[in-house]
Amino acid sequence: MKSLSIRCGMIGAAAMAALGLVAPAHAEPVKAGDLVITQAWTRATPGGAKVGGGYLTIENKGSSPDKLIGGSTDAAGKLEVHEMTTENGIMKMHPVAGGLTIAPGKTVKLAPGGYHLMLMELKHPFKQGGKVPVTLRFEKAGNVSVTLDVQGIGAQSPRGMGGSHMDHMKMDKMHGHGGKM
Ligand SMILES: [Cu+2]
Repeated sequence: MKSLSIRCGMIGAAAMAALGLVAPAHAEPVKAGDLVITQAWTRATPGGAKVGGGYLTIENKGSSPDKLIGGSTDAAGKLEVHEMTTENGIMKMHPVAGGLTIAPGKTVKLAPGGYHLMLMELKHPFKQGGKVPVTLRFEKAGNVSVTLDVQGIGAQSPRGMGGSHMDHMKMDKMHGHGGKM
Protein backbone atom coordinates (compact mmCIF):
# COMPACT_ATOMS: atom_id res chain seq x y z
CA MET A 1 0.00 0.00 0.00
CA LYS A 2 3.02 2.24 -0.10
CA SER A 3 2.16 3.77 -3.44
CA LEU A 4 -1.33 4.66 -2.20
CA SER A 5 -0.10 6.53 0.86
CA ILE A 6 2.34 8.50 -1.28
CA ARG A 7 -0.45 9.47 -3.64
CA CYS A 8 -2.67 10.57 -0.76
CA GLY A 9 0.10 12.75 0.56
CA MET A 10 0.43 14.42 -2.79
CA ILE A 11 -3.28 15.09 -3.28
CA GLY A 12 -3.34 17.68 -0.52
CA ALA A 13 -5.99 19.26 1.64
CA ALA A 14 -7.82 21.09 -1.13
CA ALA A 15 -8.43 17.92 -3.08
CA MET A 16 -9.49 16.11 0.07
CA ALA A 17 -12.02 18.85 0.76
CA ALA A 18 -13.31 18.54 -2.78
CA LEU A 19 -13.72 14.82 -2.26
CA GLY A 20 -15.69 15.43 0.91
CA LEU A 21 -13.01 13.91 3.11
CA VAL A 22 -12.66 17.03 5.22
CA ALA A 23 -15.64 18.07 7.33
CA PRO A 24 -17.31 21.23 5.99
CA ALA A 25 -16.55 24.39 7.93
CA HIS A 26 -20.04 24.69 9.45
CA ALA A 27 -19.64 21.36 11.24
CA GLU A 28 -16.55 22.58 13.07
CA PRO A 29 -16.97 23.76 16.64
CA VAL A 30 -16.35 27.49 17.03
CA LYS A 31 -13.86 28.22 19.80
CA ALA A 32 -13.68 31.58 21.52
CA GLY A 33 -11.54 31.75 24.62
CA ASP A 34 -12.92 29.13 27.00
CA LEU A 35 -16.14 28.73 25.04
CA VAL A 36 -16.89 26.09 22.44
CA ILE A 37 -19.97 26.60 20.29
CA THR A 38 -21.48 23.73 18.33
CA GLN A 39 -24.67 22.79 16.49
CA ALA A 40 -25.64 26.29 15.45
CA TRP A 41 -28.82 26.14 13.40
CA THR A 42 -32.07 27.83 12.55
CA ARG A 43 -35.23 26.94 10.67
CA ALA A 44 -36.39 27.82 7.23
CA THR A 45 -38.99 30.60 7.51
CA PRO A 46 -42.35 30.80 5.76
CA GLY A 47 -42.85 33.75 3.42
CA GLY A 48 -43.78 36.86 5.32
CA ALA A 49 -42.34 35.71 8.63
CA LYS A 50 -40.69 38.53 10.49
CA VAL A 51 -38.96 36.48 13.16
CA GLY A 52 -36.84 33.37 13.37
CA GLY A 53 -35.19 31.45 16.17
CA GLY A 54 -31.52 30.56 16.41
CA TYR A 55 -30.26 27.54 18.30
CA LEU A 56 -26.83 26.41 19.41
CA THR A 57 -24.87 24.69 22.13
CA ILE A 58 -22.33 26.59 24.22
CA GLU A 59 -19.80 24.84 26.43
CA ASN A 60 -17.65 26.70 28.94
CA LYS A 61 -14.37 24.86 29.41
CA GLY A 62 -12.91 27.59 31.59
CA SER A 63 -12.99 28.25 35.33
CA SER A 64 -15.05 31.43 35.33
CA PRO A 65 -18.56 32.18 34.07
CA ASP A 66 -19.28 34.04 30.87
CA LYS A 67 -22.53 35.56 29.63
CA LEU A 68 -24.20 35.64 26.25
CA ILE A 69 -25.53 39.17 26.22
CA GLY A 70 -26.67 39.68 22.65
CA GLY A 71 -25.51 39.86 19.10
CA SER A 72 -26.26 41.01 15.61
CA THR A 73 -26.71 39.70 12.09
CA ASP A 74 -26.99 41.18 8.62
CA ALA A 75 -30.00 38.90 8.10
CA ALA A 76 -32.20 40.66 10.63
CA GLY A 77 -32.76 44.05 12.19
CA LYS A 78 -32.33 42.74 15.72
CA LEU A 79 -30.91 39.75 17.51
CA GLU A 80 -31.83 39.11 21.13
CA VAL A 81 -31.29 36.29 23.59
CA HIS A 82 -34.70 34.95 24.63
CA GLU A 83 -36.09 32.58 27.15
CA MET A 84 -39.33 30.67 26.78
CA THR A 85 -41.45 29.90 29.80
CA THR A 86 -44.87 28.37 30.35
CA GLU A 87 -47.14 30.31 32.67
CA ASN A 88 -50.62 28.89 33.34
CA GLY A 89 -50.26 26.73 30.25
CA ILE A 90 -49.41 29.66 28.01
CA MET A 91 -46.00 29.83 26.38
CA LYS A 92 -44.33 33.18 26.64
CA MET A 93 -40.97 34.46 25.64
CA HIS A 94 -38.95 37.38 26.75
CA PRO A 95 -35.36 38.64 26.59
CA VAL A 96 -33.07 37.04 29.17
CA ALA A 97 -32.47 39.80 31.71
CA GLY A 98 -28.79 40.58 32.12
CA GLY A 99 -27.69 37.89 29.67
CA LEU A 100 -27.53 34.11 29.64
CA THR A 101 -24.90 32.81 32.05
CA ILE A 102 -22.64 30.02 30.86
CA ALA A 103 -21.24 28.63 34.12
CA PRO A 104 -17.73 27.16 34.15
CA GLY A 105 -17.69 23.48 33.28
CA LYS A 106 -21.27 23.64 32.03
CA THR A 107 -22.95 23.32 28.66
CA VAL A 108 -25.96 25.47 27.83
CA LYS A 109 -28.17 24.44 24.97
CA LEU A 110 -30.34 26.92 23.11
CA ALA A 111 -33.14 24.85 21.62
CA PRO A 112 -36.80 25.12 20.59
CA GLY A 113 -38.97 25.55 23.68
CA GLY A 114 -36.21 27.06 25.82
CA TYR A 115 -33.46 29.58 25.41
CA HIS A 116 -33.01 30.78 21.86
CA LEU A 117 -31.64 33.55 19.74
CA MET A 118 -34.47 35.70 18.46
CA LEU A 119 -33.88 37.18 15.06
CA MET A 120 -36.40 39.96 14.47
CA GLU A 121 -37.18 42.13 11.47
CA LEU A 122 -35.89 39.47 9.08
CA LYS A 123 -34.55 40.97 5.88
CA HIS A 124 -35.18 37.86 3.79
CA PRO A 125 -36.64 34.40 4.32
CA PHE A 126 -34.30 31.63 5.47
CA LYS A 127 -34.13 28.81 2.94
CA GLN A 128 -33.44 25.23 3.90
CA GLY A 129 -29.82 24.36 3.21
CA GLY A 130 -28.78 28.01 3.51
CA LYS A 131 -26.54 29.64 6.05
CA VAL A 132 -27.14 32.62 8.30
CA PRO A 133 -23.98 34.24 9.69
CA VAL A 134 -24.50 35.86 13.09
CA THR A 135 -22.20 37.58 15.56
CA LEU A 136 -22.76 36.69 19.19
CA ARG A 137 -21.62 39.00 21.95
CA PHE A 138 -20.27 37.52 25.16
CA GLU A 139 -19.33 39.49 28.24
CA LYS A 140 -15.82 37.99 28.38
CA ALA A 141 -15.22 36.17 25.10
CA GLY A 142 -16.36 39.25 23.17
CA ASN A 143 -17.77 39.04 19.67
CA VAL A 144 -17.91 35.55 18.21
CA SER A 145 -18.95 34.76 14.64
CA VAL A 146 -21.02 31.64 14.11
CA THR A 147 -23.01 30.35 11.17
CA LEU A 148 -26.53 29.01 11.60
CA ASP A 149 -27.32 26.14 9.25
CA VAL A 150 -30.87 26.44 7.95
CA GLN A 151 -32.86 23.27 8.59
CA GLY A 152 -36.35 22.38 7.38
CA ILE A 153 -39.33 24.49 8.34
CA GLY A 154 -40.61 22.04 10.98
CA ALA A 155 -37.23 21.00 12.33
CA GLN A 156 -37.01 20.66 16.10
CA SER A 157 -33.29 19.99 16.28
CA PRO A 158 -30.26 20.04 13.99
CA ARG A 159 -31.33 16.61 12.76
CA GLY A 160 -35.05 17.27 12.77
CA MET A 161 -35.93 15.22 15.84
CA GLY A 162 -37.24 15.87 19.35
CA GLY A 163 -37.91 19.26 20.91
CA SER A 164 -41.11 21.21 21.44
CA HIS A 165 -44.09 22.14 19.33
CA MET A 166 -43.13 25.74 18.87
CA ASP A 167 -43.56 27.09 15.39
CA HIS A 168 -42.99 30.37 13.66
CA MET A 169 -46.61 31.40 13.57
CA LYS A 170 -46.74 31.18 17.34
CA MET A 171 -43.45 33.03 17.54
CA ASP A 172 -44.79 35.78 15.33
CA LYS A 173 -47.86 36.13 17.56
CA MET A 174 -45.76 36.17 20.69
CA HIS A 175 -43.75 39.03 19.34
CA GLY A 176 -46.81 40.99 18.33
CA HIS A 177 -46.27 40.75 14.61
CA GLY A 178 -49.41 38.71 14.10
CA GLY A 179 -49.51 35.31 12.49
CA LYS A 180 -51.60 36.23 9.46
CA MET A 181 -50.23 36.83 6.02
CU1 LIG B 1 -38.11 34.67 21.13
